[in-house]
Amino acid sequence: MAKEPRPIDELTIWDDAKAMLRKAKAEGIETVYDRLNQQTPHCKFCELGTTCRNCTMGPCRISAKHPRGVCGADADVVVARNFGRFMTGGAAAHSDHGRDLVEVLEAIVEGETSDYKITDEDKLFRVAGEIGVDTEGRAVMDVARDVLETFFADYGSRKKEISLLSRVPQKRRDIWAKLNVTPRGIDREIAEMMHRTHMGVDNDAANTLLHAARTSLADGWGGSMIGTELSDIIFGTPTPSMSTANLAVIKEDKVNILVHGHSPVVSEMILVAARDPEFVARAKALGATGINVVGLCCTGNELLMRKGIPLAGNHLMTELAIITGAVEVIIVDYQCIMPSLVQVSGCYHTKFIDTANKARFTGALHYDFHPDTALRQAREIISLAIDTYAERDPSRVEIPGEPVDVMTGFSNESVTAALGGSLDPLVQAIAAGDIRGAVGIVGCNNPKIKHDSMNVKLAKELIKKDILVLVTGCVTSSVGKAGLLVPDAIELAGPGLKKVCGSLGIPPVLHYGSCVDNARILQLCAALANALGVDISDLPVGASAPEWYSEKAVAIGLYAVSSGIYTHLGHPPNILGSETVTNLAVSGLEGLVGASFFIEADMVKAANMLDERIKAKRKGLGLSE
Ligand code: SF4
Ligand code: MSK
Repeated sequence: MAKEPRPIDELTIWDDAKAMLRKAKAEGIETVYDRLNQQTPHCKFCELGTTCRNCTMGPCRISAKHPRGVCGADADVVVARNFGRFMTGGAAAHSDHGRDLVEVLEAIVEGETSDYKITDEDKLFRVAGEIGVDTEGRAVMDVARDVLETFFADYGSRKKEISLLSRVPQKRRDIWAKLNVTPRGIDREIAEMMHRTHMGVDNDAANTLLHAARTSLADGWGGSMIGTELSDIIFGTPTPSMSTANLAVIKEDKVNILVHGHSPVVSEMILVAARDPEFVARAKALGATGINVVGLCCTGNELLMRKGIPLAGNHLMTELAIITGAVEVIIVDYQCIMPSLVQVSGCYHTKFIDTANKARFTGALHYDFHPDTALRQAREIISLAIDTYAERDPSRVEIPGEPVDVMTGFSNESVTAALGGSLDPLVQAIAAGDIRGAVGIVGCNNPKIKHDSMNVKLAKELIKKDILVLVTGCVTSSVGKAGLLVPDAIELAGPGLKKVCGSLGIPPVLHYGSCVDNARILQLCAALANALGVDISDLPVGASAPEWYSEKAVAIGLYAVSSGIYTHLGHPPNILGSETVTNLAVSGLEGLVGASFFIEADMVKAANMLDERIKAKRKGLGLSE
């Protein structure tokens, strides 16, 4: 039987979300919280990771009474296989997103599109140099062709290692070589995980998990990093700017267009079309004051950090944004898009538009976006949005609250520039103890957890301890709405962090981009380790995904740990049915890769554990507190 619904006040910390949940209830619209309730309690075997559906001799459920599946697989094998496949789903998602950017670069180089161009030539040449592409005296398009060929080859099977491993400190590469987890090819590792987890292949839990580590590294230092670097090269490397966040960025007097998903490829074109004076004039002729493009989730992060486009919210705000009744169209690309958004859109005048053949939604309007037709299609969508504005029912519009200011656009390039051209001042601030360490808070929301409560609490606890926080993905909206992404937030920081951030005019919590942009944090850690001549695991750094839900979040967590970064999760993956797998995750990995996961639902305790780790690492580097 479904549980009693939780009161709205217990679902989220935000007034704008509570207002929309009350509106949804009054209007009889089902949300993610209603469906969670219907699905609860969940299957205990699935929660423990001890169900197997990998063949039709099963499905099997492993228990103390029946400890082996029909084939003989025990709980360790089943849990490891399930975890391996789960994580690989995330690595595949990030990496296929990265591949889309390689294909856009190819379309540019081959002259198949004039809608996209190379915006950051300096970065193209820098990245080319790092992956062994000759740049001396060469034309931009020639260098770009070699870069895209190198990246395409990173997805294949012919290499001993992927190209961006050139950034990894030698000590870390030696650890990977010793464990035989150096990522060779992105698709290769993903395919091999699917092979290993077929019935009767890899039946040693630890061995399966080592390959999971290798696959995650192919994501972090491969697919995700390629996605980030090419997005910067094509659309521009982020630089700091101001914007706004929360549902109030949706405007009652404008044609509102939501962009949602992960890739900037479609949304950048939507933005270009929306700014066309001809469309703005048409919108005004219908009584609107203009066209308002706002972002959700990681597509929102991409536009926020490069173009300063306001962010309407994160994962658990996506249904609620439509429930304002003021959204003309929602345009999605892929990943983290609840299928329910089609039904919620259907309760209003809102048009739901999907744009990728690999991510179609029954009931959506489909535009099959390709680089050669992108702007034309974006213009058709903007035209449709303007027409749809005429269908809006003003009596059903409710936009709660006021927008909150956020500072965005931090990238390794912009941080280095702000520091005067090198990371030395950051190294010195860490050495002096003004910045005691750094933690990346990443990932999602999960309706099982009070929306954004953990994301915000952990960030506040860490900055109090003079620990610099970098955020990506859905945590951006959490900390932005909490007022932590503005320079004034230094008042909530410890004295050292307050001094450093105050002198630079930056917040103590830096917005570092979308989910794939966790690769920026990997790169920063590698650069710091290289500057100090140590391994990443020697640095006073950590990572956390307090409210995670997705396969991608587990891939991020595992590549962070495998890269030597101690990583907190707010709740465990479905691995507790195997002591072997659980012990490996929370302690055994430490001896292998110099870092492990830890699970903690109390954010004060989690911050203390990250703090203890940072203390120990500072001591190891000979730095005083
Ligand atoms: Fe059962 Fe083994 Fe088949 Fe899994 S692979 S369903 S444990 S028989
Ligand atoms: S969108 S993976 S809910 S961060 Fe990147 Fe947010 Fe998590 Fe999706």
